[in-house]
Amino acid sequence: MAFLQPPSKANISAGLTKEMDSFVKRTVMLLVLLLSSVGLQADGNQEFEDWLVALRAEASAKGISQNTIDLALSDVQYKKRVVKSDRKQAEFVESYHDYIEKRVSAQRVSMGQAYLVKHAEALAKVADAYGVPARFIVAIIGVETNYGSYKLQHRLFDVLCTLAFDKRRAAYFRKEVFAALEILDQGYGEHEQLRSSWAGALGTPQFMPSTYLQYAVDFDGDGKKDIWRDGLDLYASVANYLSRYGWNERQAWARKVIVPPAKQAQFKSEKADVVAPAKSCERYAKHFAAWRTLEQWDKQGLRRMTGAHLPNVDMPAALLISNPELSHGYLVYHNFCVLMRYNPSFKYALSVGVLADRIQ
Ligand SMILES: [Ca+2]
Repeated sequence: MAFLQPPSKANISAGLTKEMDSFVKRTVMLLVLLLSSVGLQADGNQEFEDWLVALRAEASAKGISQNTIDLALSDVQYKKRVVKSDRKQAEFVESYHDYIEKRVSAQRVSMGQAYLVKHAEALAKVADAYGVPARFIVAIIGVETNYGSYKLQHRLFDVLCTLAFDKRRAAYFRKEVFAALEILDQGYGEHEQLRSSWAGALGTPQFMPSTYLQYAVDFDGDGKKDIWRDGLDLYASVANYLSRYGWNERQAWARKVIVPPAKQAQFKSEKADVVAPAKSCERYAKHFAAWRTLEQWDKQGLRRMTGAHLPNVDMPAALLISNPELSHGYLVYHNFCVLMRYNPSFKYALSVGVLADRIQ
């Protein structure tokens, strides 16, 4: 610590001077350090604060009321943790079987069964109105938030603004900020309800704000589109989403089958479509192997889980092999890809379908 040595020893009380001198220097250094760290912090926040000012101006120009802007954006905080979670989003390398067993646990099945019974009346009303069976509505909220029992930790505007400020998907999340402001401005939801996952998804069915604006429904007519509480609005919003993406109530979503072991490799790799894919699956075509009718799959040796022949139906189906060791797979239909509109992942749609079947 040579720099703390006093420059001069020409004083009457050299010891005292030395001590004072060193105290002054240390104090000055501490102050400099403090000031510079405050300065750094202010700079880091300043960019976010400036960005918020511009965002508020744009919201105002879009016709969002000043009240809503103040309510939503006056104490927004940048959350580093949200950006970290966003970066960590990884694809699982689990087999379909393992993935499904994790998400469709015995507990989740029994909770789903209880839910179906408890809310039978409201669910039946909605199922009737939209042509989407209650078990799929319940299965979606079961997979999304364990029937609304997950605590959504983040304040929505912290999440959306952080991710809109972050460079990776700025444009996408900026739109979601404006959608969320509109939800408040229209009075569909309350500010204190607007808590979300780290990705900015809302309520029991985990709608992004723009999805909410497009698909959430005020089924009970009270002016709110309440996707936060069990009830008609929640069920109708999920059913409306599936219905608008073409849910076909006359069809199943998939059928579990036995796949001959010798043919598994062929079925996994063949790319030529034998028949055209189901309509709703066209957009995911490159992720599927061949499509065949049930009749053609039967000719290829696939069987029901009982060992019996497949129904002789002219319906296009694609095969997903869920458990190669056990020779199990799923023949999936049109409605499978409607479930994928909720989350474009085979594993996700399989989990929802399997949960729906098990809770029935
Ligand atoms: Ca309502």
